[in-house]
Amino acid sequence: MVQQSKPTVQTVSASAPIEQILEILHRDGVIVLSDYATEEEIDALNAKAAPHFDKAAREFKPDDKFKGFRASNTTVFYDLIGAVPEDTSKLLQRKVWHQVMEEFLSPETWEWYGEKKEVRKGSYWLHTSIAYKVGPGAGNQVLHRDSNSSMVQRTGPESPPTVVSTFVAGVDVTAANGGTHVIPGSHLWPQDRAPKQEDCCTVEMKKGSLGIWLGNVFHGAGSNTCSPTNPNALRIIYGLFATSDNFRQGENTVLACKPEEYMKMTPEVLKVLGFYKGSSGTGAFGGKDPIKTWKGLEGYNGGQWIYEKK
Ligand SMILES: O=C(O)CCC(=O)C(=O)O
Ligand SMILES: [Fe+2]
Repeated sequence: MVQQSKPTVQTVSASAPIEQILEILHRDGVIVLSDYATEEEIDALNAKAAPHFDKAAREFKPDDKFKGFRASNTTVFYDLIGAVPEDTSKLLQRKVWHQVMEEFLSPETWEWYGEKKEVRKGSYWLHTSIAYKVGPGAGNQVLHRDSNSSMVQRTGPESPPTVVSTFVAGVDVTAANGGTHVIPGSHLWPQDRAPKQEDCCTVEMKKGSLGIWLGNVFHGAGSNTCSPTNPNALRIIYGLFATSDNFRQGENTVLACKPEEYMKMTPEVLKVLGFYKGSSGTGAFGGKDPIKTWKGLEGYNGGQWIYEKK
């Protein structure tokens, strides 16, 4: 009997020809780009992120429906771009990151305008930016597809990704410290195939590398089996997720008024304006309803949030 070899994650340099990078991503749905960020850039980011991890570990309590999603012994903080703007924005300035998003999140659509066919090309924007610190004892995270946060039903290999997930390694990421488990090729699976841990391989990458997977690839954080005394026991990664820019309001209504005007509005109105986290978690700010976390609405008491699910 022919033994099927385990799939692996391909690593190429961030400066490899873009055709090669895209070919691997189309085939496997996952890739690691080495030398995406410099040692100095990562050291600076780690230093500035540290107090935000400490604050999140002390204070952040996830909303009920997301409690089971993160693995144990995992600290995350949301809105990395708000917490560490300068350093995070540098990571979003690499050409290769934009070339990948252009390829997978900028679909062309056409429609009739009268008797004329009009073609439009979409684009992409930042979906979420999240920092992760995973400590010894963390278990395997449930295997999932990030595209599901768009809540567009995937039907099979013909469904394009609606999200592309990228992770900058803040430390050397290894199988032992919980490198993400991924299933290369699962973006092409039929929808009725469920993921299993034995289908997975591990994303291992050096500090400063960028792990990329399409949102329709199954993956989940790996278990961290390091001893707490191991100096490389913590896994720190910075997630920069992008989505197609058609997932947005027609007008950017959260920018329409001054905070004092929003303070006078009822929760139902603030919800439709965008100060609200959807049931998939999208639209959150600081991991919660922006009505609770945005500084401009500090002290807001417009009444009960009638749509909140208990
Ligand atoms: O921690 C990881 O390796 C993966 C996290 C993840 O999959 C997610 O947040 O969607
Ligand atoms: Fe994920």
